[in-house]
Amino acid sequence: MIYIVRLFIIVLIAMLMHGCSQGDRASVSQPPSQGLKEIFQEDFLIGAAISKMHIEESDAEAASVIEAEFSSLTPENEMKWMYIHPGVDSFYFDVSDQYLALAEKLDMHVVGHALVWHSQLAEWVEEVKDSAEMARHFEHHINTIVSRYKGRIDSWDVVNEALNEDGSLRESHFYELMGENYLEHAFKLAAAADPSAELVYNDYNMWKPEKRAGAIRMVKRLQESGAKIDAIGMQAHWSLVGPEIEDIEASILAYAALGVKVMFTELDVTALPNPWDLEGAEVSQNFEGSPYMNPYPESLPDSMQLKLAERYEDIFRLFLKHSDKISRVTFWGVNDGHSWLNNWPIKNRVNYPLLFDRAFQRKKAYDAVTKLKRK
Ligand code: 9MR
Repeated sequence: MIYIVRLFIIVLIAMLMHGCSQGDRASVSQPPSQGLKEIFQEDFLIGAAISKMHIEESDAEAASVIEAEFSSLTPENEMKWMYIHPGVDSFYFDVSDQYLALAEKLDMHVVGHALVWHSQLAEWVEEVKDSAEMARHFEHHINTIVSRYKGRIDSWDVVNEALNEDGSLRESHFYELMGENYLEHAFKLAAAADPSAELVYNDYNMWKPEKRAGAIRMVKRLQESGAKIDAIGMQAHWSLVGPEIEDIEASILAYAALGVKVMFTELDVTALPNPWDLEGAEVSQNFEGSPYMNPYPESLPDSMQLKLAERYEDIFRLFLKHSDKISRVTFWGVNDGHSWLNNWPIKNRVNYPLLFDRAFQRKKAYDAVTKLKRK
């Protein structure tokens, strides 16, 4: 009898231990109970740029990560002029309507990107040579799109990349035909079409002292003209080594001092070599590839994952320090496979710039940024 009781106790203990270890294993592989949007809820919105495939919800894994992790969406391409206004009098709203429907279904903060940009313009716009005619198309463009989504787009990137690196104004098609006033005009038209939308000036390399000075001049001119500008979007296409945290911080402080919000609208960190020291996101810069320039075609080595994690940690430490001035941090893509950085400035490389890998696994960088909130 004693033998049977002993045996029973041993079997019971073994079963309990087995159960525990199963539980431990399960809890390790289970997703965290909170996504990024909850973890940073008190600090800022956490967004992702999504492409047509995400808008159509054709990838179930992507759809569930988007829903669980993010509180804000930006359409990566679908609202750009060439897609949404392809002919003089023709607008194409099918995908942007779908984008709005998805964002509303998921109860997201909704960003519109981008009303006025020199790049990804429809060809017919480049052919307009008359100032008055350009002004008419410009007004028609902004009025039609902003009014269509009135009360539904929370935040509009009204003007994108209007500054040169030295802080002067880019001589875009709009600038050449309409003069510097096109900026003020764009913000005033957008405000009139949807008074409740937040209006943003968005650009890359906004940490650079000369560009920062130009942006400050531009915002002050807009404010003096009576135009409403609510925020500066710092795109944040960065690398493992630059920009310096101090430069980013100086820009956060300088823009906030203008009375506008600061947002990081297109965050990614390239893990690949950049021998030309390119900075920013000038999409017309393209170079030949080579194996040397694509060193991690299969996977990112642990040592590099760690560097990426440390860089993201430094960046988020800064964001948290200034969370009173920062209203949104948006990643430019959902997982590494979606990133435009697999094709810029060299086509067909394998890059690793985001917090989720190609299989939607959370990377060390994800743990590094969320750890800042768990301390
Ligand atoms: O990520 C976008 C990529 O898919 C497009 O091919 C590219 C074309 O211009 O635009 C990319 O997004 C840009 C954004 O709209 C504005 N800032 C720079 C981004 C990266 O180029």
